[in-house]
Amino acid sequence: MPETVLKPRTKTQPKTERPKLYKVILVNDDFTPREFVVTVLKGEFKLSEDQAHRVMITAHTRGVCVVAVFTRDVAETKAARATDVGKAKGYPLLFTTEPEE
Ligand code: TYC
Repeated sequence: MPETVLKPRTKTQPKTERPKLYKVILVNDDFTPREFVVTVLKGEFKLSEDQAHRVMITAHTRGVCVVAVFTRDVAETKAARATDVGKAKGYPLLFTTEPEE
């Protein structure tokens, strides 16, 4: 039986690029009630009461706080939805997005 000679593989597999991630950032304001911010964080970002309270207090004292990190589409959709929940109640609550370094 003739021998099968296999050529060594020279092609490398193309690397799968990981999608860039975006931070959702909670911005402090002087009007939105603390408990309402906590409720929005729990409802829109599935944070626990404790996590939501920490994020709210961090934004309250430092001005901003990173809520979570997602792909661009998800981050923008969640930030817009959460901002709209505040707007519907007449609050200036704001969530923005920013690319991760
Ligand atoms: N600063 C608001 C208050 O004292 C509470 C608050 C916290 C509002 C965080 C927005 O992102 C925010 N009622």
